[in-house]
Amino acid sequence: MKTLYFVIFIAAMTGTLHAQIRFAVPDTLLQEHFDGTMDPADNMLLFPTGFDTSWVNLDDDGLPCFCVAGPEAPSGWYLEGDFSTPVPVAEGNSCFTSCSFTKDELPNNNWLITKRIYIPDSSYALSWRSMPFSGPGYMDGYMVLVSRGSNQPFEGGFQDTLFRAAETVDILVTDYSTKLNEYTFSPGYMHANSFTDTAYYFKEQFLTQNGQLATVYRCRLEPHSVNLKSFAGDSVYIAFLHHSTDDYLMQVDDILVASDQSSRVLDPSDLVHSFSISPNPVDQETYISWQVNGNPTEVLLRISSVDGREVFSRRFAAEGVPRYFADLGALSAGTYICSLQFPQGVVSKVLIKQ
Ligand SMILES: [Ca+2]
Ligand SMILES: [Ca+2]
Repeated sequence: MKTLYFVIFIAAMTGTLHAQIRFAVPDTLLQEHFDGTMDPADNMLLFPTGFDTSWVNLDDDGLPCFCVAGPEAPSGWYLEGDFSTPVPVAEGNSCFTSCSFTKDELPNNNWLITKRIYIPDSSYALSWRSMPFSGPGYMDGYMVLVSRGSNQPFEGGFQDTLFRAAETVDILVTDYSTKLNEYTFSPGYMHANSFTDTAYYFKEQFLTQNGQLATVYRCRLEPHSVNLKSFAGDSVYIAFLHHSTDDYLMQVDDILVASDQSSRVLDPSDLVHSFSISPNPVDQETYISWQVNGNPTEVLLRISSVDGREVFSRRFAAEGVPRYFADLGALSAGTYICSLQFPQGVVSKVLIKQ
């Protein structure tokens, strides 16, 4: 029996060490479902100032639009019921919505920008759901962009494109045709896998002004996911830019940045044998130490706030001593992410400052 207990004890210890490394940082960094009793737009900035910690709802065109009856049709992103059902349900799901049916058919430019997020390692992915209101005649396109620096689109931010959805550009025959070869589209992913996946659209028939029966494809929210591994160890802003010209409406929902365990290409325990912060929570001083698996390699020790603001960094050469005695007395109380950035990847732990 003692042998059995010993084996169980070792297995439990190994699991604990493994779990401490693997789950040291939150699996979900960001989630916005646009539900609940509060309108998320109430807590968003209308203009980015560079390094904001809030979401931004930037209406860069400011054009009047005609998607909603009445003179107060929102020109930026706004809260609206899910258009996925033939008759919207009053108490159903809510989404963030943007209109490109603008005055004089000028281009819409609505930016929805997340708060700043620190990507702790290569296992994190962005997922969301989206749809144009209908297709293929007036299909709204958009882009998902990333900025490693400022959250202002006008200062060279948002250079990286994660995803692009195709937009209807020209109508070659009639705007109520469902034949894709009777339109031209901008480059990008076409909704519902070019209207072949019936899970994400349904047919709607109606009478045209000439009294003819016409068909249009009405869309449903379709899930998308893009890995963020090329941003591991960086602080980023992610933007949804609805930049369609003369289309109609689009919606986004369920924006999530989370660790996708199945896509974890590098287990943190492959990088380090141990990584400790003691004491933690930290009152004044703490001792940060690690042991690298394999050959010694250079490492960047970095402490950031959970929204990605770097508060400390120090680079250690491969032959350097893998430990650091940190005086964090000047740091504000709160939650931080302490990371070791190796050429092969990043390992992170939560550091609490009292
Ligand atoms: Ca929702
Ligand atoms: Ca607008």
